[in-house]
Amino acid sequence: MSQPQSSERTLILVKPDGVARGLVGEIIGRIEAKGYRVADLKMMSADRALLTRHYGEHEGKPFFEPLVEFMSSGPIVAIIAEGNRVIEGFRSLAGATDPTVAAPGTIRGDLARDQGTKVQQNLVHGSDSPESAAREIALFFGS
Ligand code: DAT
Ligand code: MG
Repeated sequence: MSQPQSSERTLILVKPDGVARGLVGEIIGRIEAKGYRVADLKMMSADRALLTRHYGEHEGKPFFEPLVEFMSSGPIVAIIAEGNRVIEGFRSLAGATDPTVAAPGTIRGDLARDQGTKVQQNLVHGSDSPESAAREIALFFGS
């Protein structure tokens, strides 16, 4: 019998739009229904310093300031999810960045739409690589 692969972890954020719209349960439900494990979870406020580090790759882009404004506009829920290939798997569950074109069946495709703002209000963040996941989990959970 083959050994199970070692598990992977990712950082998921339910953004302020998701919390404000009461979609925390729906989003966590989709993560769990897919078979991933919620390893840790907290509601928090993200300040500018934390968000600037989190979104460092986007500094200087036209949507950076609106992104930081939006992400600090209300409480968020930070989640560590665990499972084989969870980084790729959650990105797939989340759908494309632009909620207008995100496929139906995905979190963004089913539950979000263009709000006419300078930043895409697309309900969730998910780490995009093992390096990003390790960095982001350390930023949000200090582990
Ligand atoms: P993702 O969140 O799918 O990983 P990203 O890392 O490229 O996307 O961008 C981070 C966030 O910034 C994204 O969730 C929404 C916002 N954003 C990205 N590109 C944008 C654009 N062209 N216009 C407006 N907002 C954008
Ligand atoms: Mg990203």
